[in-house]
Amino acid sequence: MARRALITGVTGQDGMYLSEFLLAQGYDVFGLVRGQNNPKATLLAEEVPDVRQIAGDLMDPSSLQRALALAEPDEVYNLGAISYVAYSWENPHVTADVTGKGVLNMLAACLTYTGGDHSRVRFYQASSSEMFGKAQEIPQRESTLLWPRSPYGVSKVFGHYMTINYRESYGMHASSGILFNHESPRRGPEFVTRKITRAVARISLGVQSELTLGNLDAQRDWGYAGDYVEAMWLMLQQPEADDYVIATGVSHSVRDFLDAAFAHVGIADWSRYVRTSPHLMRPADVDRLLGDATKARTHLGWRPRVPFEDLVRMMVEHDLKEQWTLHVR
Ligand code: G4F
Repeated sequence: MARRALITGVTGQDGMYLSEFLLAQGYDVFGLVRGQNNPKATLLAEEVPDVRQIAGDLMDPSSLQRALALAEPDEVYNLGAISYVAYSWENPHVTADVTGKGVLNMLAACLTYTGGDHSRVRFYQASSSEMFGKAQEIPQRESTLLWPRSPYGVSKVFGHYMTINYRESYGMHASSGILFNHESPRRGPEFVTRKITRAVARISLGVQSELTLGNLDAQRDWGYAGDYVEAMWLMLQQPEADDYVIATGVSHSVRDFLDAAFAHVGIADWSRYVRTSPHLMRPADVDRLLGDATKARTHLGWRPRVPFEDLVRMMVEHDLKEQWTLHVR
């Protein structure tokens, strides 16, 4: 019989890549979809039509129990969250409810679903490098002290420790992937990488004249989302649940990203196109993230395949095609 997976946050970048990955492995894939007439659900149905959508909300425990009863999953991937860090200062309560307490709701629903037989389901929690925040060591690894800098980061820490607590208290096979930033052409345009690649494409086609950003000195360890979903799956194939950092081990600044993206359309000096605004600076930013994925490499055999330059190229090329279709053709 085909194995069955339930994914929350299935309409997001990672949810779509993970769905495609699991379907290719022969899984039956179920996705929790929030809200009425959700446009992202329509996009998911177009892009990954074999995902079976189930209505539900991480803030509604009864809907999670219903989703588990319908999907009868062997594996649950909890990717659902309010994931835009800047938004979390404006909406800290809902961020805590979804990104933090939503994890507890899903863990508790899984515990009920197992009915005491903990081998019935394996659980993956999408933890984040944002938990390292004001990083206490470089590079960051599984043992690095967590010092979150945003309501989003604090909420992720809650979910991370809840996952560990369910593993230790109830013996659940619950793993947590501490994923560093991971991008793709499916990334939302509110995140800095896609904001840049889309603007670069539009500037090169003459449909945009400038790009306004915040902190250009922030450094991130950027990888490709398609590589990272495989690590999620590998964690659930291990005999024991555990926590793993998933990262490339290479860090770049937002300026480096601008260099690479503009260079791809033949612009060496981007200074006349890029402005900065104090309104886009965060109350407390994360200055530098750099991950050490040695544990994932040695225990899971995972390693990233797409390097930074190829990632930027992939995103710019996608946006050139998309913007060309929208504005020029
Ligand atoms: O692209 P970002 O918004 O990603 P951020 O905040 O690092 O968070 C992402 O990665 C986390 C993993 O560490 C995830 F947990 C989280 O859900 C999300 O996927 O911003 C990256 C950096 C920041 O330092 C920000 O201040 O870029 C800087 N930045 C500069 N100008 C900007 C902008 N970020 C955005 N979004 N928009 C700007 O105009």
